[in-house]
Amino acid sequence: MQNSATPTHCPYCALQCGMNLTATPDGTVEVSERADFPVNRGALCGKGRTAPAVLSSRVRLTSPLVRSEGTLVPASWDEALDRIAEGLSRTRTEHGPDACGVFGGGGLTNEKAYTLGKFARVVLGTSQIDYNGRFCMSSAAAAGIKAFGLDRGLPFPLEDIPKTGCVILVGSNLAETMPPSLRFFNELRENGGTLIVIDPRRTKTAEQADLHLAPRPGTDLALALGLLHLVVAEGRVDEEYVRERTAGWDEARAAAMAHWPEYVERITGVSVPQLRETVRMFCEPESAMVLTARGPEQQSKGTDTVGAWINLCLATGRAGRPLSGYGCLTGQGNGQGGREHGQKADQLPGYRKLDDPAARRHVAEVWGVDPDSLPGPGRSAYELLDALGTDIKSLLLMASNPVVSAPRAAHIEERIKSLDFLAVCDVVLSETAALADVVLPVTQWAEETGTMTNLEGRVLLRKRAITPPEGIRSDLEVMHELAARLGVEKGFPTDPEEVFEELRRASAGGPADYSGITYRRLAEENGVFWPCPAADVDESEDACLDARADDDPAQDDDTAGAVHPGTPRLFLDRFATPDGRARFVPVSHRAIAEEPDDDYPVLLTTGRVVAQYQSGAQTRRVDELNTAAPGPFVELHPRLAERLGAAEGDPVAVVSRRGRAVAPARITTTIRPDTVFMPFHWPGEGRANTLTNPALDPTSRMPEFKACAVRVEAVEAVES
Ligand SMILES: Nc1nc2c(c(=O)[nH]1)N[C@H]1C(S)=C(S)[C@@H](COP(=O)(O)OP(=O)(O)OC[C@H]3O[C@@H](n4cnc5c(=O)[nH]c(N)nc54)[C@H](O)[C@@H]3O)O[C@H]1N2
Ligand SMILES: Nc1nc2c(c(=O)[nH]1)N[C@H]1C(S)=C(S)[C@@H](COP(=O)(O)OP(=O)(O)OC[C@H]3O[C@@H](n4cnc5c(=O)[nH]c(N)nc54)[C@H](O)[C@@H]3O)O[C@H]1N2
Ligand code: SF4
Ligand SMILES: [Mo]
Repeated sequence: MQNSATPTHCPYCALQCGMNLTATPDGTVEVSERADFPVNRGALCGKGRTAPAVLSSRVRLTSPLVRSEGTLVPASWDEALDRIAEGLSRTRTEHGPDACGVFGGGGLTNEKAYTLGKFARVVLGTSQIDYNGRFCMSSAAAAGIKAFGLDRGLPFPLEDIPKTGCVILVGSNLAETMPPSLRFFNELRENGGTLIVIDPRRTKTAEQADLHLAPRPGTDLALALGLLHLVVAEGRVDEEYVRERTAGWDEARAAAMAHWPEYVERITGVSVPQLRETVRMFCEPESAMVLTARGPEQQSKGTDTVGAWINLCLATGRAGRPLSGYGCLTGQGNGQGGREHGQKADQLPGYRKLDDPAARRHVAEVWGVDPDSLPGPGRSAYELLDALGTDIKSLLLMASNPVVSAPRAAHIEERIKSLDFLAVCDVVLSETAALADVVLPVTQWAEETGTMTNLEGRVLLRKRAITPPEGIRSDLEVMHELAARLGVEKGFPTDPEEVFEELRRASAGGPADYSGITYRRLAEENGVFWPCPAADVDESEDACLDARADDDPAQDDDTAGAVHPGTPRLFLDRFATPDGRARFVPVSHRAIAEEPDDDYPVLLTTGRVVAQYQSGAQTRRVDELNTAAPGPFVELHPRLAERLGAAEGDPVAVVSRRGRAVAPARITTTIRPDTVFMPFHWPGEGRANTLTNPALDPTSRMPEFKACAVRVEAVEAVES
């Protein structure tokens, strides 16, 4: 055990707040303020502050478990690993490699995500790998690639926010989901800038806003088109910018002109004067930003919706200019890096495309395999989970809890139960791990070193601060052992830095180029923004990316004098498209996949509360957080409650075409009367995902978590 404080980062969300950890003599771990990390300057939310509680053996897994006569019982590592290797081999022999599935998570470090993608393609030879990030920001990623040729959460550091003129925050409740980031928005307003929040609920974030628009869930696309219509009608288009830096305006303009403000008001419920006020606040200052989060993205038209918001930025000259731009607030700790290095169905490391022959050749060479041996793109997350038990017979799952977090969860739970074989690596016995044939207990954030890429595209080093308990192994050790048992002795190192060195080479020359980043640099600098090519890599392809670092890069690296500073701000000179121009996408409003009707007259939307994280697998094991957020609830407007005859705290049933969930009523005027809201952090009868609609976005394959049709019923207390 080390007794001095180790500077490291939080295990949870995409802010990756800096913190100091100290091991105490009595075996616990203390969190203290780490003021030097610019994202949070020492501030932490309750989840980060209490994160060490999950390191305790009281709540975590302490031994491998194998299923014996129906129950999970402790077993040795050898027995557990042998069982997994046997299960996967048998499936491969009997049904072919694509009958083995792999499901990863955006909480995994870059090293683990990279190794998991390599494991699937090289060891198992399967195309069937995807991860929970598909449920997260995939629509924004798809839209960013279409418009800018590159997807990185924010194209600028958070510290630019206070200096811009106006921010439109679309479907983000960052006061609860990233509390320390609220500081940047408070500073924005102190500096005279304005904040507009778009959310069907008057959230804690909306309460901070100068203007709050509360559209009907699932109508953000129409809203953005209505704003663009007004921008054109009021003569606010930046014609010179559009001419010089974009392509495709005529089609996008024509599509927007079909969305008259009055028509948009009817669809969204946002009044024409509010639309006009939004346009005025956004267009008058010299610079402005649009930031989206899950509200507009988790829709079956999420890609088009984000595209429409990007169109608004492009038409007004607010992208690729200082203090202006479109950004996506990513979600999980490594939601960004997790989608760059190969655990996504269609991707190879460095954000390369799996169906690009040159990318396959490059990565195959780094891996020492024949490019033709690499499988092609596989299914997206929901489609993969939906194929369990039919096309996919065995699953290796690392860092996700789909029994709670997948849409149409009762169906997915059935699919998981119908597998021939399920292996889960986790730190706790999650609801999904509890269904496994083998469960492996793995080391956690504070017990292992690895890199994470936060929402700004800042690659940072999360350092090991304490020694893991006896009997626990890391995900990298697990993959090393499984590869060896499946006949691949080399290429799966257990040392994270060794993996990172290989990742650097694999990513070199790709869009997310990490080749100029080293552990040593990360330890010295407060993170490095990608792309960061190595000095000896041809930089001609990177002319589109403006490398204006705020801080002087460390000049004492091995390649002194030629160290790339990293790229805090993207697109300032050109976009990452072949001709350097951003692309408008012509998009038109369309309805959500399941509109309310007589049987299901109310809209359900879902999301988060400040004290629980995701499926709750970790945070539901922390007493302080459970006291703050003990269980699910249904947020509804007094008018709807009155119709049901439900009082505050009464159990109410929410019923959709997929199932029924029951939770106490929380009655509030902060929600639209036509909408109910449920957080998704809990399993059991209050599980929000029993209800949600897996209708997928055609491009990103994102499910429609944010809008489906339900009916709400009063429940006799005894029944609950
Ligand atoms: N406390 C906490 N923090 C977290 C997480 C957590 O689980 N708990 N998870 C992390 C992760 S992975 C993520 S992805 C982020 C998510 O961060 P956010 O996107 O901020 O979180 P959500 O609560 O899912 O959704 C945000 C808001 O969208 C609104 N909304 C619902 N439907 C619509 C709609 O149709 N249009 C619009 N405009 N808004 C809509 C909801 O009312 C909600 O207030 O948070 C990260 N941080
Ligand atoms: N209705 C509804 N559903 C949603 C959403 C919504 O807004 N509404 N949001 C979606 C979004 S944005 C997301 S990101 C998903 C998230 O949902 P999940 O994918 O279920 O995410 P977590 O609950 O974070 O699950 C992570 C699991 O990995 C474990 N774990 C943590 N670190 C490690 C590690 O290093 N190694 C291993 N092996 N395990 C680890 C944790 O203990 C936990 O069991 O939920 C989605 N589901
Ligand atoms: S805001 Fe996110 S990164 Fe920061 S302490 Fe909370 S959970 Fe951790
Ligand atoms: Mo997420």
